[in-house]
Amino acid sequence: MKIAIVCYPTFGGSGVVATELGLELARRGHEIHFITYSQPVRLALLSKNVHYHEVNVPEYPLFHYQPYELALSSKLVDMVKLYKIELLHVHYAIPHAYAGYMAKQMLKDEGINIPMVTTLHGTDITLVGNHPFYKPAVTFSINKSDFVTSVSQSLKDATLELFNIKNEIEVIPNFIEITKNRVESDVPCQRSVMAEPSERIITHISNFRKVKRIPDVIKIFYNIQKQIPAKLMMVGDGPEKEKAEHLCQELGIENKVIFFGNSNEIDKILCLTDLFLLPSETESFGLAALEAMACRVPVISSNSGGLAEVNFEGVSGYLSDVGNVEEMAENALKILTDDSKLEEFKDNALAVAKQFDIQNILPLYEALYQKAINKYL
Ligand code: GMT
Repeated sequence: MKIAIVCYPTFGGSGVVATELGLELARRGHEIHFITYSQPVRLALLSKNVHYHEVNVPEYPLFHYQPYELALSSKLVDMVKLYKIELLHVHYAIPHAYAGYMAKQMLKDEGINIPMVTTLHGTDITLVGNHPFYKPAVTFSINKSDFVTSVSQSLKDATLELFNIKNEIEVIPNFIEITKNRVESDVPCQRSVMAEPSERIITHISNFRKVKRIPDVIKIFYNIQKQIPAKLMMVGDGPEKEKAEHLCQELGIENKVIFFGNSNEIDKILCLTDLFLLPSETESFGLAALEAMACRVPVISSNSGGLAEVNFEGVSGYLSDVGNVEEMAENALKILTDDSKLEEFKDNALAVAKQFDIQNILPLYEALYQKAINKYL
């Protein structure tokens, strides 16, 4: 199949999912065209069957806001015609589903009927999409998609509750490529670079937005390090990072917390990690938790959104109510103070992650694409 994938190219779950999906589809022989405003961070351009087309939005003094949707839909029209693309798969409803629908209409005018699959990722429904300024356009573009998927049952439920949706929504969970992870690699982890042998290593990875509750991450760690020797690795960048650095100083733990910024070496970091923290306000899925689990790292998370569909209570980690940092720290200590328990949770984390192996999930997308293409034959 010839498939155009539209996504955000930046660090963040939806872009990562879209990129990994495209790369695996390409390995399976499909021709994949990534169409976005810059090269997706995890995209290796030298892969066979992978193309990348940049969307340019020329500056003009009249524009207060650059008309990205217009440029994206025009680019989609051009690329579909040039490469004879058979299907559009847009990740994150805003504005991709809207731009995709416009492209479909323009192509229809020229006698080309192309199906569009829209994948809902989370904030496009909950935090952003639900805003009254966007809601009519988001509802419209979900209803006008040929097929709609959501990354968890919880996100599907939220979509049906918040929007007037007439379309079916199929749940296709996010996935992970297990074999790629360092847990099965021959290269040993460089644990001693980060911590003393007696110290436990705790990690948080995110885009440091408010929804991630970064102060909770620091407070959980603060409670942990009062009981046991430990280090915290904070990976990623975003609006809450500076405040987090100040909070560490206020609490006097700045020498135990390392801020890395964005990294392309997530597996290497997770390889050193004993426990992952994800106390988010809401999380449609929690890809970062799954990435941790695939590297044998148990997870302490909140129980909001789709997190319980990924992190299994008492198996791969523990879940608590949003903001209950005391319980999260207690649960972390239950795992971290007992070597055999830690090993058991590590094994469980990997076992649960294996249920989300890309090899199990990808056929669901392939089947959906085939159904979408058949719709217009
Ligand atoms: O978490 C973010 O703020 C980024 C966002 C994105 O679109 O990149 O993540 C969302 O999509 C991910 C991939 O499907 C999910 O794993 C995240 O849970 C989801 N984030 C939220 O729902 C807050």
